[in-house]
Amino acid sequence: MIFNEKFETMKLNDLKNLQSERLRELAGYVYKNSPVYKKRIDESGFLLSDIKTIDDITKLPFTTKDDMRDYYPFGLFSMPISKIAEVHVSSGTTGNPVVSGYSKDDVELWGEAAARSIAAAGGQPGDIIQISYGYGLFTGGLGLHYGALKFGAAIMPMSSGQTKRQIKLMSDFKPRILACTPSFALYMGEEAKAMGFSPEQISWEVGIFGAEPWTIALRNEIDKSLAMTATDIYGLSEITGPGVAQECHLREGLHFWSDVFYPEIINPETDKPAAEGEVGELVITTLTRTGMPLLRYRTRDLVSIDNTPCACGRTAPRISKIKGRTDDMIIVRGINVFPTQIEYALLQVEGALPNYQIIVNRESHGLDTIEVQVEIDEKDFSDRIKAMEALKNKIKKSIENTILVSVNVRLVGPKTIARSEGKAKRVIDNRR
Ligand code: DLL
Repeated sequence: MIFNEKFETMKLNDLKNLQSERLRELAGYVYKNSPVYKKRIDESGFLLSDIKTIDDITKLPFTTKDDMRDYYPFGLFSMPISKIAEVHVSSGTTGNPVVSGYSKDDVELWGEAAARSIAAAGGQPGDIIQISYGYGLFTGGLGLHYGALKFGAAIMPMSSGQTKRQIKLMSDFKPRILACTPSFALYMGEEAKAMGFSPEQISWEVGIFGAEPWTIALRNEIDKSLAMTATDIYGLSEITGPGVAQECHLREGLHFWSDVFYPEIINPETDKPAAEGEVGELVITTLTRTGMPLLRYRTRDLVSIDNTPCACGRTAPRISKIKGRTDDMIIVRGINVFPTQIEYALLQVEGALPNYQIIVNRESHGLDTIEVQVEIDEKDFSDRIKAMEALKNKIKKSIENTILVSVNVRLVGPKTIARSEGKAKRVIDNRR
């Protein structure tokens, strides 16, 4: 089902005209209401009148995560806090947290984007949706909540945690949709099995999973273990929260709601546009936000984009699954490695479970090493040393062939690696 035919299936030419009109308005709006952007536009050497079409977006300045921290808490808002309806905060690892401010219209826009996402994932009118993203300053819970209100699904506002209770209520209420992180979905699947539920007794048919990188290999695991269709949702607090882009039932890329969030893909080193299909950094402009509109926000997320229309009927361009973040990349002995590459490689090996952790160490002689701890099934965790050794070598080879760096693999027993109810922590980098 398509939630908003008009905008989701717009002819590309009309879409471009709309984006151009919205960009002109936005540039004028921030120039008038944001001292930070006024100064930057003045310094850029371009005039507002130089912004004629969406292609002129490259004349506008970038906004970075450092800006978000430097102008903490409200310096990037284009509205006084007295007019703001809601704030969200995402936790960073260093420095000030990142704050996002929403006007009432921005909250409305967020609900619209998330409602489109629920429909694209496979939501149907009358569905029950179990929202198991955290509610609070994190945008996951409330974002899907606003979306479900707008879409018209009955909401179970579970928030994250309380795994057993989540499963009991799933079994009693029979929700058709589950929204949470993919790692929490896996954990719930495992717990449901331990509580005696077979995949057929699980009512969830559609999953809306995101907030952390996950591979198609992991998607296959979730589809299988929970007997459902797992779809990918992308978003970030700075732009609005979940619902910036979402896979449709065909699962060939995430539709980017580009009439409201305009995507560019750039080469992060040269800052120049990447070619279509080439992986680069995703840069987003919020075309219609009023509380905290952002110009050309550098997400640090690496994706490629496909502008061809999708067989589902939507014309909204599609981004690839997120390959990783520039700051999640592990650089070991000069080679760049993304955790998703390791996940992909290890899930190619039969017997390896999707529970893993990557540990990076610097040895006393200065050499960096990667250890991948992988859980294996009870039945594979045998005392037949030979069989274990063979499995370990298979996993090692699969990973090394993918990342081209040697790794140590350690097989660990079932349930040894900490489970996640929110964003999973996949990498422990002891060099930092
Ligand atoms: O994670 C918003 C969200 C909530 C998205 C629920 C989807 C579902 P932040 O905490 O600000 O917001 O983190 C944003 O998480 O820049 C990406 O690096 C990562 N991320 C989000 N969605 C995906 C995804 C929320 N589907 C940061 N795949 C983003 C990979 C994702 N990474």
